Amino acid sequence: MMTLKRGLAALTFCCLCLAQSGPPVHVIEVLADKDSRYKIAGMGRPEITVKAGEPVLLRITARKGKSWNRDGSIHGFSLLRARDRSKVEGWNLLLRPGTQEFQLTAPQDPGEYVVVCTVICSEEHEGMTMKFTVLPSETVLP
Ligand SMILES: [Cu+2]
Repeated sequence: MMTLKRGLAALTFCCLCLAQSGPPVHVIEVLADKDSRYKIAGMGRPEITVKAGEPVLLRITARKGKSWNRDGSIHGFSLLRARDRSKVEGWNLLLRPGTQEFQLTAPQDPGEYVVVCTVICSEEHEGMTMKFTVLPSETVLP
């Protein structure tokens, strides 16, 4: 019994350490669907909002559309700055069928961005975009 208690105490201590070791990771779940649309559960019009520089875990499930790349990528997920459509480094992802996770860092510059698909996935491909907003890092999200 004594050992169990001590074990639990040690475990609790460990969890606290982990919780305090850095900012919490913002988990975002996206579906890159077969109809060439990004979807997020609970959102009629999907969009992503993050804080500048925060760690992001992007969990994407991809479903094959009508066409795909020869390398096996079925959709893309690339982040562009809205003002000049320039690519954000580290956010140029190619998606395979199924669920994948990407550990990313939100852009440092607050502002408007756009997610675009980079794989010609169907005749609806051009419409495969999603709004992406970066808030100043001091913003308190609800
Ligand atoms: Cu596409």
